[in-house]
Amino acid sequence: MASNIEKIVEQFKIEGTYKEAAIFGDGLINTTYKVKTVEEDQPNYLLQIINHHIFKNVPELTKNIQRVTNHLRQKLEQIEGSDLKREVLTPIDTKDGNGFIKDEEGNYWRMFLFIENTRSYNQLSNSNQAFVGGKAFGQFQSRLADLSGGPLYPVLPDFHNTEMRILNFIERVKQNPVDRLKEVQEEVDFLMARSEEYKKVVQMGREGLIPERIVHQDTKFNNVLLDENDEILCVIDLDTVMPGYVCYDIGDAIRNGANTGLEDDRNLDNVSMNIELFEGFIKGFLQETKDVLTPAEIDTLAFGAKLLTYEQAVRFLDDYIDGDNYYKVNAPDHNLVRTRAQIKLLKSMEEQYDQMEAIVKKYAAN
Ligand code: ADP
Ligand code: GN1
Ligand code: MG
Repeated sequence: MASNIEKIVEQFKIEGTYKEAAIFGDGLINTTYKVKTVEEDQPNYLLQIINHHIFKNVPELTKNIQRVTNHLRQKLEQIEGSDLKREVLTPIDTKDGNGFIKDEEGNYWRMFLFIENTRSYNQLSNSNQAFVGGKAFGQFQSRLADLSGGPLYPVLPDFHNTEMRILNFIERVKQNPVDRLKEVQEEVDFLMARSEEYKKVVQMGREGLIPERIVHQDTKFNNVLLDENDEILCVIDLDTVMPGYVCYDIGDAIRNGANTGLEDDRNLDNVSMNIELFEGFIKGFLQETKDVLTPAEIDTLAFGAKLLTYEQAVRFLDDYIDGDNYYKVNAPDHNLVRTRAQIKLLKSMEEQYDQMEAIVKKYAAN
């Protein structure tokens, strides 16, 4: 693999000499390496194999990321003291000018400048981090609001279309391709009992009650790089940046970040929604966005947290019933463990929903 990686890296316009590469980070979709260069004064790089089973149109995906990062860089140029190599991802050009490499095995590779001395957390430890997370994704949305050049390419059409996800899920349950249904009837029933409720946002969009905006759509807290003082440095993982609804971003950030347990916690006693962390996310997000959001959009924010948790439970269970073809798994029941943790989290949100709505009203009014 190492010599293969060196050959891949040689096809990019890097500064410095390749030294070594090692697997890096813990994303569930792409395979990521940190590439070090020999020279102390040259940058290191982040190399990724793009999961092209999921992202089928790599040229359009690459164009989206170039457009988004160029736009964010232009915004930063107007802000005094910005560090253009650390506050936005820098994609590295290939020598043939494509922005990605396709190897003989059909893998697609891309590179970014590695941003050194950052922090990225899978779990939050205080509400200031939640505030920073909310602010980071709010700022990301507002900086992209005036992206020119037409809509971004829908790399994953219907990514958060819960209505569509539910229809696919019903079909998967019918097919029961690897005979796992008998183990998960309780979870299927729990999710199906709520299916009408969670079609709401897509329906509101279709009726023109909420606008589409450019949103990130994968707002896990480990997709924000922080500096040594836990301040926002850079929003990463731009594969899913596409038109969508505003509640997707804050909703998924809360789903991921306000959980007192892990996304795949086997001990469900650990899993619940921490209302202080919820408040931190809402406060940070609304600080950046409340002047542009419509009242109808603001009304979807607390719901968005439940929606994205519900949808994630459907997605994990769908993949479990399908025999684990989408998410990386570390055990045969990993997707089921994840499903149960999401269901537990959703129950906790349902119990605290009145309070969640009151918090949104408070920060929308401030
Ligand atoms: P995935 O889609 O698989 O989640 P990411 O693009 O989020 O992949 O990258 C995986 C991890 O690598 C991130 O969580 C982060 O910790 C780290 N990372 C990604 N891009 C950079 C970068 N440019 N500089 C430093 N670390 C990075
Ligand atoms: C995936 O790529 P990563 O690990 O940040 C997934 C998200 C899920 C998340 C669950 C393209 O995110 O939608 O919410 O796992 N990304 C894609 O952990 O499907
Ligand atoms: Mg990621």
